[in-house]
Amino acid sequence: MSDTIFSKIIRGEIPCHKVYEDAHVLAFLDVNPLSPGHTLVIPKEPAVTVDALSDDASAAIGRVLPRISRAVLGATGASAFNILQNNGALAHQAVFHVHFHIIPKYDDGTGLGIGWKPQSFDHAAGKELAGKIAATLAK
Ligand code: DGP
Repeated sequence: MSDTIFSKIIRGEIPCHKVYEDAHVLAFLDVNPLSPGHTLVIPKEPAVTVDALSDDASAAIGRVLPRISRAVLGATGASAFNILQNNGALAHQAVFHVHFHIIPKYDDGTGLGIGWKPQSFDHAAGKELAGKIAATLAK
């Protein structure tokens, strides 16, 4: 994968407001925050999208995401938050290194705005698709 701004942050070539670091994970404040406390949690492994992440790097992220979320809530006083994870330019990914956004939501409405437009569900098509996904997982 190509070098990204986040690889440079991991290597310390670009500064960040770090909130957490271990051997596999780095977390720091987003410089274009949707709300105060907007934090990015990234694996040090240089995968572009989450489906390309190794099991070990995923586990390392999963281990600390709840703890970092609690710290963001504790420090900001927010009681609600969203975790957002964009994959691909079509899905609004701008930095091509896996990252999880922790975005506090406040009473004043700041935080993540969600456009959620559910479509109708066809059970026959759903059954076929679920089977296809399960079969792909089993490969
Ligand atoms: P996404 O659209 O999911 O790829 O979000 C990328 C986020 O990364 C966006 O919210 C802004 C943030 N960002 C971009 N460049 C930098 C940077 O140099 N430093 C920090 N801290 N955040 C950055």
